[in-house]
Amino acid sequence: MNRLFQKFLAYERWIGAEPVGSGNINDTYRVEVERGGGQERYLLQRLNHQVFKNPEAVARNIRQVATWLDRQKEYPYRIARPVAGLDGADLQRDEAGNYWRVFTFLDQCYTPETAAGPGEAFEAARAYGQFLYALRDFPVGQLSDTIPGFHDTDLRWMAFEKTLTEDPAGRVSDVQDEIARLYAAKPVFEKISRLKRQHDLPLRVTHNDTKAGNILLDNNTREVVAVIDWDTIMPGTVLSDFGDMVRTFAPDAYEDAVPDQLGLRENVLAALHQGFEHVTRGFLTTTEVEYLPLGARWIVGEQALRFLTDYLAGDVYYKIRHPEHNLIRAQNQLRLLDLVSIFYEKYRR
Ligand code: GN1
Ligand code: MG
Repeated sequence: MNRLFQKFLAYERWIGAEPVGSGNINDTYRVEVERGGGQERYLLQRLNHQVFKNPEAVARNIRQVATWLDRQKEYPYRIARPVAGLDGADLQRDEAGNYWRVFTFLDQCYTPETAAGPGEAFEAARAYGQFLYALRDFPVGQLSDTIPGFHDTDLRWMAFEKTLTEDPAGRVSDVQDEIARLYAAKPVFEKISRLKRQHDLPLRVTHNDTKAGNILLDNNTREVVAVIDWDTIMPGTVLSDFGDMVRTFAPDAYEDAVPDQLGLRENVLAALHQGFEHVTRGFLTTTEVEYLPLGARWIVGEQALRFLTDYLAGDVYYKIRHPEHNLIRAQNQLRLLDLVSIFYEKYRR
């Protein structure tokens, strides 16, 4: 790792590296070196190129967005800036062909797994809203799709049904109940697909991974310091960014928890609406605002679909820590989908 880091920066002494974060896709390390007489920290990350098949496009998107946000004087958060290699390239390869990159390290912060309460949820939703707001005039056509079809509901269903037919891990017969529950939720996906087809949802620069763990909070004040993990920034709809917030902030247990331990914190969900609508009012269309609740149901449902697809495929996408991990995650999301749907039937539109 030491040798790899040398491709990015000249320094006097290597102090050490340790894994940080809880991402499901990339491998992330905090690196400490002695440089110019002082100690400096950086974030070193291996970009998973099985998932991001065009790593250069990811690096290019991030560079462009960092440059843009730097110039937005009203953007109130810090930026984890990409650090180019000594040869000028943001991505450096190791002998095994892996892609590595370095970011400035934002110190004295932590990433929450979920919101501590409605106050934190309000602030986080405001931050994700501000992020979208600051990028509202960014020329969306300049960004690449870092994962083509990432939130394409029709493609996700096709992948699911293909896996059902092929049953490569021999697990389909064990999960009939979960499959039936996904089919029961299909109207939500169809509605989203229809809205997109009719161009009722403007194509915007979106973050696409607005989970709780992609917000950095200050260790002491617990205020939002930064919006991180920009790998999936690409053209999309704000509905999915709002949806992923609901998915990860509103439940009272993590996505790995067994489903009967999961409840919905209705005050947190309400705070997400308030925080998000507070900063996006005036630039979102009325259709977008109207369908935020549908966005929440869609993304929770889509995540259930993705976890179940991966379980049936034999766990080829997400990192797992035990054999049933993806199944539990799928069941967890299906329960959350029920709770979120009940909430919106009761309280909103
Ligand atoms: C993955 O790597 P991480 O944890 O930020 C996934 C998200 C999922 C999330 C579920 C590129 O995100 O889409 O919502 O796991 N990222 C990708 O925890 O697929
Ligand atoms: Mg991510």
